[in-house]
Amino acid sequence: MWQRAARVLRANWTGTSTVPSRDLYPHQWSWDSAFIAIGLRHLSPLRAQVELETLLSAQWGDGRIPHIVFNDAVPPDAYFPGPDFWRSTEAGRAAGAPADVQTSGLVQPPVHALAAWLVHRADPGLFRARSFLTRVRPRLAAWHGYLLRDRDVGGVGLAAVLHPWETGMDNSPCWEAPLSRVEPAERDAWRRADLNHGAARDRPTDLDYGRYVRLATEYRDRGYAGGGDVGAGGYGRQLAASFCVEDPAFNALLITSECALALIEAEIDAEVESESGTVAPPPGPPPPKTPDASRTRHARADALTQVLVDRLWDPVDELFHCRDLRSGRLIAERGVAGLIPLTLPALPRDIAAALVRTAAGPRFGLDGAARLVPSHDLTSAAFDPYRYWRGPAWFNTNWLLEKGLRLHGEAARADRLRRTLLDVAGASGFAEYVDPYTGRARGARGFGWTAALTLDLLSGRGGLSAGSGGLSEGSEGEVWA
Ligand code: 9WN
Repeated sequence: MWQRAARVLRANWTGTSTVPSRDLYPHQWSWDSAFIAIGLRHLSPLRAQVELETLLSAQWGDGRIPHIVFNDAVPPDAYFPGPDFWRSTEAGRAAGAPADVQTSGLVQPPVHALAAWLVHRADPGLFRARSFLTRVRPRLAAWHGYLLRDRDVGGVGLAAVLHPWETGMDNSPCWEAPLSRVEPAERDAWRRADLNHGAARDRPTDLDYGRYVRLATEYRDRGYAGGGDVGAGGYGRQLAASFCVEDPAFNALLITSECALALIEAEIDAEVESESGTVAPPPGPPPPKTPDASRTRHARADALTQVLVDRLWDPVDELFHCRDLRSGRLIAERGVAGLIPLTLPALPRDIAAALVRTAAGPRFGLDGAARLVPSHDLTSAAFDPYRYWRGPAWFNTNWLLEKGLRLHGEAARADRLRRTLLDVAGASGFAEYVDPYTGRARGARGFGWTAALTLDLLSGRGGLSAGSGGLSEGSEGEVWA
């Protein structure tokens, strides 16, 4: 299994990064690269480092990490929307898009600081020598700064997404209500490339694509500027973006990555201190201590966990919901995104227990109704076991849940999920996603993060532990210790 997964990652490696799939996704994708680096660190820590640094080198001046970094050796029409659509170097100039590489203007969930921390942990000596953390830290801090500043549309501290592609869960039924207000782009304004490689039955519909294209066009034509401000005018009134949503998975991953960045900062500070300890201090009183960035970040992550609960937790459904910032209302559909906050170490115990009940119950089937946790509520009228994010089980979300279960003391369930993930990943040829009941492959085969996360599960590392409650420095709660 190890060899087969490693083969997929070798086949998808371009020399500077890993494509999610040779045919369907022939460029570098943001959250894919983070998950891929997490697995690649077990195979080649250096390649994992290059993977992340290639992505970070395409960062925009405003701090955003683009969701796609285009490979100019690939024909522009191999993927739609390609570089000709996004026109990042011109349309993104005011937002600081780099001049030497073409990217999209959207973002994806911020798994990167977590990935950087885990890559460092794979070989701390090697990465200390290469100053890996020192180099990536300002870029990661700028990335989180962009999300917490420019994307705080709701004004409570959570980051908003402006396009379904930004959630990574593109055609989730959760987007039905906010997307229903979006007039699809004219049919001759776009040409799908995905259907050349994927079965139409497994992919989003033309209606979805028309709306994705309309939203992306509007965003590009605004120069990729922020979403607006819910503030004074009341929900929806001030918003520039037609689609504007607070998503629990996106924000839970941001909080987890904030914790990882705090650990990165503490590690760098400790290195600096141990180096300065070897040199005699200058005469006179010691200089005043600078504020501890790491501690501040930890505290902010804990505070944001509470905001997430106040803002998106539904105690009746026992699930986190997405909030539509145009209507101000929580979206009733139940997606797997609502379970992902289980990965948060500072999540209150009663909420973690309730989330486990929901995951185990009839909607998500963890205790037997399904083989793997589906991307959408099994009992919803919108559930579809084949189509993309409307029901199939994905490996990254199940991997996150495996970590969350372990974190919150559910070792037996986590072990069971781990075994099934490995069985299904191998039997499906490392598929992009699978039918959640049967485990049958759907979408692309030889998919990057499926192979990478298989390696991570096989290596047996990367377990979370909440310790005595939260990620305070020095506790057992170090993310992915
Ligand atoms: C659009 C690359 C990406 C993943 C997303 C997944 C899919 C793209 C597409 O593929 O999205 O970004 O063309 O459908 O939904 O999660 O990052 O693997």
